[in-house]
Amino acid sequence: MTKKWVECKFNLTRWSNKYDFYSLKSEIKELCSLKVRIGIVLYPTFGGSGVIATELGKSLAKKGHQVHFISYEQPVRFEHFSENIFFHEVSVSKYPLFRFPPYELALTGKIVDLVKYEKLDLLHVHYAIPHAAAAIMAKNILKSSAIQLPIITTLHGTDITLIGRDKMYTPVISHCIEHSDVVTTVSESLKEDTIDYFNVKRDITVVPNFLDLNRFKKMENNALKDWVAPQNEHIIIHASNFRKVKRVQDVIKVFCKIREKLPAKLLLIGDGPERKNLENKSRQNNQADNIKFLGKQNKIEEILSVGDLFLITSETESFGLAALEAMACEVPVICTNTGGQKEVMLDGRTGYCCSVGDIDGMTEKALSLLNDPHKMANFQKDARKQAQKFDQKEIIPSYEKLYQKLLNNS
Ligand code: GMT
Repeated sequence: MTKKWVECKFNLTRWSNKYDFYSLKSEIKELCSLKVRIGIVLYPTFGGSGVIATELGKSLAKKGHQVHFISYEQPVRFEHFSENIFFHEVSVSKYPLFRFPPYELALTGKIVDLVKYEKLDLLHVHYAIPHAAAAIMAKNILKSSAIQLPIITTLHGTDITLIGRDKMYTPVISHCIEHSDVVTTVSESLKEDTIDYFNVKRDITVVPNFLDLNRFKKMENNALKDWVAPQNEHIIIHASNFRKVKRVQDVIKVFCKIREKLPAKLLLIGDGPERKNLENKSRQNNQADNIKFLGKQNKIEEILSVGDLFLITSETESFGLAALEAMACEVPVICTNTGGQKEVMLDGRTGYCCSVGDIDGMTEKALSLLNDPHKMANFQKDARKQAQKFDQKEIIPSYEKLYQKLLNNS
């Protein structure tokens, strides 16, 4: 691809010597719409970074680019085979000496192999640790074969705000940020955090997360609604990976307080390290009949659609993709006022942002909506309208532009 641009630049010099303007114009147009072979390195799980990376790859493939997903497992959102998409599993050999099998090295080797033999034009890595580190090692290895590997690193949040604070990883993440060709973050807030924590001097581009509005929209599901809330109780929803940072215990506390005033049911979607504690908490509070743990779910939009409110009580949240998905399904959100959530939500219009741990404040805001059908209807309408700003059709071209820029410079 780079070679073609070099030829085009050569023709440009000839143009100044009377080269046919129209053939040059069509040459440039063709190059601008060139399809790219992209390697996407990602976590395959339900977490937001994996979801965004997979949805990005699926959309790029639909647009004619060739996408190679690289991970230790098939990504959960890569539901079925489609044209232009390939999946490459990274497997780590077992060896008695390896107490910690070196995944990064296996991933590096896989990247080198794919760049050489699948002729990848560029690599887009999601999450700094270890993906960006492996990519940079692969880039250095490929240099000795005179192959350039442009790298775009997208930072998602916990790689900066949690793992990034671990002193052991700080120099590694700094190195990854400095040596990636392009760095993006999913919110302005994460960009600021990255600059502050890592004293970054280089450019960082903000490309917000996105979603498919045709998939995430309110849909009728009376059977589910009747099963969850047979007495027409209000339905509160939370979805996450149940890590400590999500403070799901606060969701339960707010829910219990709501129930002191109104009949309500809580649906908890997802799974993770805190689930057992939370199940115990719900039993201790005699709420086991009112709180349903649904586990990991593929068709989350069907469940979100029956909700009245979505609660997200995280200590920190760089973006809050699950909340955006709820808003697209016309569900107002009560969230904490940390990180990038204020860039997604409109406080007082699509829901409310409260301080971390402010159980009373969140309960009061939730009740103010649940008790006022007129206000609720306005919030539902505005939630969908706000979610439309994150339409994948509008956001994905920003990544394509970055790819193009990267390839033009390489
Ligand atoms: O939320 C998590 O713990 C998972 C994590 C991930 O890497 O999948 O989510 C982060 O990236 C998402 C996609 O960009 C964001 O929507 C989440 O806000 C962010 N999580 C945190 O910042 C805690």
